[in-house]
Amino acid sequence: MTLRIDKGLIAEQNDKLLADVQQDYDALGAKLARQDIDIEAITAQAEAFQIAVPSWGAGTGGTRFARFPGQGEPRNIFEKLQDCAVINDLSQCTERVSPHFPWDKVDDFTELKGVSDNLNLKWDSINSNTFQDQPGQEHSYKYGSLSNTSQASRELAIEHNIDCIKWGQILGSKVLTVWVGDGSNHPGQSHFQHAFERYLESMKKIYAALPSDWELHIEHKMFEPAFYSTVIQDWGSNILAAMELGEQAKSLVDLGHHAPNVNIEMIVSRLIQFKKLGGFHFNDSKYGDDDLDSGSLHPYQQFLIFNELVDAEYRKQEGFKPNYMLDQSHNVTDPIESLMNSAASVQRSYVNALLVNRVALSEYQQNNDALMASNTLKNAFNTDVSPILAMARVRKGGAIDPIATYRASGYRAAVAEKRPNSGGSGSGIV
Ligand code: RM4
Ligand code: MN
Ligand code: MN
Repeated sequence: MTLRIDKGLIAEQNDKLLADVQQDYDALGAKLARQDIDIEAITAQAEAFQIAVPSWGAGTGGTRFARFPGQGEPRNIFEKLQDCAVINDLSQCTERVSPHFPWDKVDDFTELKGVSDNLNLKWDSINSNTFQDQPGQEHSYKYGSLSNTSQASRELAIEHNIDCIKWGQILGSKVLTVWVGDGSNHPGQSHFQHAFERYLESMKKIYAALPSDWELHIEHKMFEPAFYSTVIQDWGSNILAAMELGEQAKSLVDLGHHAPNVNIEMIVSRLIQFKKLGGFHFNDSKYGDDDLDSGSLHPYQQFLIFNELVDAEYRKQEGFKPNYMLDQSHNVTDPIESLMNSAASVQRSYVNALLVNRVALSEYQQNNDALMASNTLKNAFNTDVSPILAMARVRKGGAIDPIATYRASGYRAAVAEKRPNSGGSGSGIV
């Protein structure tokens, strides 16, 4: 039997808060009306917003040093899906799940599709994993996968990616996301150009197997597991590879994968301009790929990224249809709570960016009025859009306060009884 959050409980919890939300919503509506913004139009856009959750995010993450498993962790993709269904039931903006293979590999993908259909979940991009060896694997990825000097290892990695496409087709996905940890740990260990050439040669074979309605998303990351050089270390190498491969290849931006202080929103703008923005892995970061919860540290940066995205939407930029997804590691929180919080945080940035007065901003930019341009953005960012988010959720049958309702449901304790053997989520550092 599948455990779900009881709809009656959601309604009961919402009832306690609805009058206050309505009052705040009306007050915000009046405030926005003074700026010529129709709150109902904004709420409709908030309702349409979707962000995918990573299957591996349903388990507790970890670091190179240790992993402290949480209670009732999902032990396989079926249990991960149950948790994702709970997240969507309460948040109403996460109907898609992004799987990672072979972590989530099953014998029967048609059965898996049936299970996700029953939970009203859809499949987002397929993530291939060639950054670790599987038990009994014949050719190792220790010295890289798609760029390995060994042809046998490269071929294995190519084959795995092509398998991922096949499995994804059964699930109804349309995107393959490729992140490789390939790189080097010592200066001189690897020939930069030759490694990139081998990577491109392998990626061309994967690209050739891509169905015509699919996209191939390339994800860059500055370091780790390679600590001196990484083959696809930044958006420069990323877009070069995407341009080399063709139209269906695009770049994916994981917020935690850049050097500190990098202007990510500007990278986003460049990728949009050249029709190469595939999508995002949202998270936050202070030092490196530590994947803090989205918006927990740099909410203004997240807003500025959405400012670029909404601007592209507003300008009806050709070829603009990025995928939104969370990719973060939850080391000390209940993953369900972190994912709900993060989905709402990203949705909040989107809604805040919808409030930017783009006509005024453009005039300030034209006239070099730096202060007022900046204030225009700040005005949108500083508007508390919580009532819009709550209203969007409640209208779709979700929870006004997802965390409180989740805690009231006792879901974690209930699954802990059914899932005694935690620790098998497969993921470590994500
Ligand atoms: C990587 C990268 C990938 C994710 C793995 C688990 O750092 O973010 O997107 O698939 O972690
Ligand atoms: Mn990622
Ligand atoms: Mn990462």
